[in-house]
Amino acid sequence: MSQGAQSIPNDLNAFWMPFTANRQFKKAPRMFVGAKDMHYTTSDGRQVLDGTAGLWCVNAGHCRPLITEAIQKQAAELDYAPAFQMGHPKAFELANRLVDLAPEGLDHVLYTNSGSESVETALKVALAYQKATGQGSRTRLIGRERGYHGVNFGGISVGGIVANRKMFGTLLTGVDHLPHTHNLAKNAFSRGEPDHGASLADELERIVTLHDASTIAAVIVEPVAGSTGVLIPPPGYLKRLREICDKYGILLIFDEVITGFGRLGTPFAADYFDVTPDIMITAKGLTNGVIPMGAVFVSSKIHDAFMTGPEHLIEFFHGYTYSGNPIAAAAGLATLETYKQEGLLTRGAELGPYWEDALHSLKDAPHVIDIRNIGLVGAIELEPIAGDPTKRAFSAFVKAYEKGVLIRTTGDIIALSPPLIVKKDHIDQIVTTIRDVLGEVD
Ligand code: PXG
Repeated sequence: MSQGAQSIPNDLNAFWMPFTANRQFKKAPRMFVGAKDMHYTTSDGRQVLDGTAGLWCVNAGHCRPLITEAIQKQAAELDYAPAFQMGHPKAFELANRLVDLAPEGLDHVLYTNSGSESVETALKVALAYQKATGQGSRTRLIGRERGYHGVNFGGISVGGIVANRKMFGTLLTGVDHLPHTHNLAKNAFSRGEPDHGASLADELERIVTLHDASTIAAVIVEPVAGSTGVLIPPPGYLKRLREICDKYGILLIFDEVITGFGRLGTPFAADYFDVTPDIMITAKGLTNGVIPMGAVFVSSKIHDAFMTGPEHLIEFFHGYTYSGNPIAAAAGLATLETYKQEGLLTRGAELGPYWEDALHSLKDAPHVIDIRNIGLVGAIELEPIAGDPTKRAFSAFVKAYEKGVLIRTTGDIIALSPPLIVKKDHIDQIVTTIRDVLGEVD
């Protein structure tokens, strides 16, 4: 039992931890007990620099006063309001602020409590829209290899990560996948968008030819794939997907759970790549990771297609007990205010060149086979140990943690995404630590 905030609980068995090597972790736990701005405090009293914004979500840094105060105040004022057939002002205020920030044309917001729920919501909106507009034969969903769209059934079906799919039966039917765009042979050590691979978007034409456009509801992609190791699209790739979707009446969904809220140096990846989807999925940075909340942005065309029929009837049979929860909405408003006051949604563009040079200085470090970057995201791909994939990167993760820097690893790729308040000396510390660590791992 815990004996206070600073102590480690002596029985770790009950909590079956998510996406964690439970037995290994519980033999040598890594515990955070506090956080401020760019740093975590560990249970043994050390400061650890956050190179990953938590899990890509703490974009404004930790324990930011506006957000903390807004949550405290809201909890004391209106803790919960029913989400169905009732409202409260902050949910509407936040939706207005969000659509003001979003790319032109994405004028409506549905709330969720996570990225995974945002994905399911988006897929359901897409299918229901096709049905509502008399195109009920459009039931297929097209995802992409190496895509991550959360862990629920729709998301793993359109996602492209075998380990997340193979244990769970047949998943959604009628799903197909585009090829991913990662190409080490041609694009290794690219800075920003890699040169080769834009024509992979034309694979959508092939899929349309195979199934016929009249059966396809939507295409879903992460503009930059995050979880599978920061896979950056070649120039023109996303524009081409947009063109093909328009040509065949297919909805385009961007999953911006990671890229949303400033990660690329623009508010959304849609801004960065100048491609507007029909539906945009967000979560994480919406509330700075502090309170679970997601938002799915949809175009007026989609929204308005549901606003027909008798006005006393529910237009869309979907929603959650906590959709637009007052405390989450208050956290979202304070988060947007923090981003605005500190210019954080474009800070990645200012710091991007420094970040890029710092990361690419690791080109000659041991085991490095690729480095890629965009905005304030980066990845360092390591040569896997023969016959023992992921082991080298995981050792690097543990060693970096011991040396005071939190990094993320996925497969044999180190993924970096610091809070957007990161300073140059933090970037230097991240890079120096990774160089040291790579010199030490097998
Ligand atoms: N879509 C994308 C693009 C994501 O990155 C989700 C959906 C699901 O969000 P929730 O809130 O349900 O977890 C995500 C989540 C990692 C990592 O280290 C990435 C995520 C979550 C945890 C770890 O790559 N992405």
